Amino acid sequence: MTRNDWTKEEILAIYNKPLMELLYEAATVHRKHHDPNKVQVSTLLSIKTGGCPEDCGYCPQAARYHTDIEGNDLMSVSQVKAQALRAKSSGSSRVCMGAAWRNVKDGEEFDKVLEMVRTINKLDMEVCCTLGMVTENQAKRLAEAGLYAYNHNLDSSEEYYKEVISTRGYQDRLDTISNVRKSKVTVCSGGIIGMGESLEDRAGMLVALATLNPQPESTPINALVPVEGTPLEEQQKISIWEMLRMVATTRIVMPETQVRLSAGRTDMSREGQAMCFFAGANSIFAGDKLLTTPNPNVDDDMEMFKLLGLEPQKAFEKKSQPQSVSAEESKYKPLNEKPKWSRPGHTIERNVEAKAKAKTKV
Ligand code: SAM
Ligand code: DTB
Ligand code: SF4
Repeated sequence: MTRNDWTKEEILAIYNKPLMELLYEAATVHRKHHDPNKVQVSTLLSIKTGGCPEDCGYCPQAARYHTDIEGNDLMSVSQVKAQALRAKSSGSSRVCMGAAWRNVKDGEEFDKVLEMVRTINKLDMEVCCTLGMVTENQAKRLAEAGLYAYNHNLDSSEEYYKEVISTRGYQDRLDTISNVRKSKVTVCSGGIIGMGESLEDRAGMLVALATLNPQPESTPINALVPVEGTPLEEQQKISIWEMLRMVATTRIVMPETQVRLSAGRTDMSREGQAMCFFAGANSIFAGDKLLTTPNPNVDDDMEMFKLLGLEPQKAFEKKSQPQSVSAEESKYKPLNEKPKWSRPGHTIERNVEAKAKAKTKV
């Protein structure tokens, strides 16, 4: 049974169990709710890279930190289609399109994204977008175009979020998730570990996710990829044991959710990943690039699947394919709203320092 009343104390007690007990419990829950040999495979596509106005301390795409990534304007629909076909032929059932935007704005670019959604849906693949904050009307327009999932991470506990980002607040994230819930699109929401947060913060993030009713259909667990130039560039990488405990705890408190082993897999051995699959992870991002940072290549991942007897999950195994309505027949029109997303603007020392350092970079 799925519970929506988890407390931080209960979650911490699970996270800190002797490892063998934790793994046994998580694997037992996993088997009750999922086929343990199936793993959902998503391919990420950065449709608009870099130049983001936000100050997220982990992110290489925040313009203010001048990292070495190559920025790009919005891709064309035909480029996206070609990439989606490649992803499909390499065994992915889902394409997740990411844009380095604070929030979605009605207009030409959003119309183009809606067309990308229609195009991928027609390839019989699950389509996910992660475009920043969205209003209810924008979520409904995405749903009508045939979007399967919307990714919007809580990223940490409400308390620690304030130590990482000052240009928007936790409530904006929760409001966006609630806007997505008002449409037929499924919710994908998770977070990052290894940003210097405490175990209480990890448990706090899981409370925030697990008490959503309904819980997210998918939950990515990212290990921070520390990128030079960002405020978190010097963070020590997390150990496999922390990832394993986080995955297992997520599985226990969110039994139906597809738990995704997300950023950080390049630092994980096959043995480590196998333990995570045993503990309830049942999704990965495939392809040699995440949005801007490296990821294991598909051939290696498929070899790992073979070794472990895992099979890629087929598209729409969990929920049927959304119908895609053309732009002309669309019921929802742009409202050109001016939503009041917050801008707390408190000072985060390490973000300020990273920005100042970027300015002096030649
Ligand atoms: N701009 C949109 C937003 O912030 O919601 C969508 C794209 S954003 C890059 C999506 C997610 O990528 C973030 O919420 C965060 O969880 C993850 N992410 C970004 N940089 C990361 C890093 N260096 N390591 C791990 N995860 C990262
Ligand atoms: C998620 O939780 N992780 C993905 C996806 N959702 C959009 C992104 C990871 C990004 C890692 C850093 C980068 O490659 O830029
Ligand atoms: Fe922009 Fe998203 Fe990166 Fe934050 S995480 S800087 S909003 S792309």
